Amino acid sequence: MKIASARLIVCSPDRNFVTLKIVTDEGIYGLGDATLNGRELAVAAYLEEHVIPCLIGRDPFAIEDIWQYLYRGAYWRRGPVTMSAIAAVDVALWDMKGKALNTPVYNLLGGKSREGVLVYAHANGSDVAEAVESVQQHMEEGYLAVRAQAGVPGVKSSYGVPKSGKPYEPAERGLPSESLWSSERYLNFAPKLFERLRVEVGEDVHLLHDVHHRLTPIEAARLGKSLEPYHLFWMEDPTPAENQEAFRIIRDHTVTPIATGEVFSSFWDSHDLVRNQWIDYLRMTIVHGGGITALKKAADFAAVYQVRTGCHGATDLSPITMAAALHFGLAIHNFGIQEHMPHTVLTDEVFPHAYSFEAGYMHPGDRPGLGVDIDELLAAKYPYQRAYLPIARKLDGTLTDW
Ligand code: KDG
Ligand code: MG
Repeated sequence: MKIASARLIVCSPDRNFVTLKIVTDEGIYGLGDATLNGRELAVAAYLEEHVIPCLIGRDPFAIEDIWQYLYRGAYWRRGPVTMSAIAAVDVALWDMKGKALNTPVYNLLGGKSREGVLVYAHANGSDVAEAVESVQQHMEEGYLAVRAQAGVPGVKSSYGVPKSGKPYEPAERGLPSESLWSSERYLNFAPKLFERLRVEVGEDVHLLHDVHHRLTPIEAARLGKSLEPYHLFWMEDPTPAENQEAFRIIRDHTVTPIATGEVFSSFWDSHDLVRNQWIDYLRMTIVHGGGITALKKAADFAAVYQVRTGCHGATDLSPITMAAALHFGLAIHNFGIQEHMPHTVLTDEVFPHAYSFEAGYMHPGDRPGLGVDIDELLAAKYPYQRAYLPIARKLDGTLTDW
């Protein structure tokens, strides 16, 4: 079997997605997600101009070799654009191989290690009372783990809280919007949110929280310490991770579990964090981290240090990445938890899929491959629209991490 053709489908059914379709000379096809939020067309051009021409005629079963060809063969390594493009090819090939062998991708990854994939949902509110209500609502829907975010008093548009009553979706059409941030106000507020949550929702539900890279290491240490009585499942992205050693400072001060990795594009972004056991959960995404092939290696390395996975699963990862994460999470031994931020009805219509949710767990389904398809006619009705993530400034106007 040979790769006969490959092409891109760029669409915007409520938000932008870049999808790679690889077709073999036997007519079997595989789908890969190449979406990089706010930088979609850079990945599309990388694939179109530099990757697709190199794929034609190759053996689609040689996934490892094609991965190495695109990674080492480019000479220029790493970075989210490159790695998302490689991931799209890699995931499409795993999907295609599963279809060709008539088995779900989780069987190609070693088979099931569990019956379901524990997921966490997003709860949010403009204030504590609304956030409590939102957590309770998700618990009623069956979630066993819930991420809680609430509007910080005196802070305009806090991370994770929608501006209107709509479900939270950070990317906005047009140029980037600006929000204001105060770490001081947030640090005083966050423990109060979780104190109230534990009183209202009890001890059993897993509570998670995303700091979204906004604190310095010592501020994050203070936050982790102040949240200890409320035993969070994790404190996510407490500080930016370019300097991996920053996490040592947090670790030295608190036993609140730490998760990071959603912006990582390479195993090497996590190397020191994992081998020094400065984190508990590695949140790398299949699409931005170089695909299933790359994530499997990062997860196996993490397993040696008892670090578990917690793959990013926001709406900017298409249903193809969601399915890939579910197959991956079902198969690997050191799975921790999977983020589940449901897509809109329209997105789900464009990407019909076999995965499902029940009583706190998701399952990828048992269809051959990933179990996701794309309705290309419907996708064509929703062309790409420029959209960006917001940016954040401190109260004095200094640009800070959003
Ligand atoms: O594109 C950026 C989003 O995926 C990110 O802001 C979501 O932090 C996020 C999360 O944990 O889902
Ligand atoms: Mg996050």
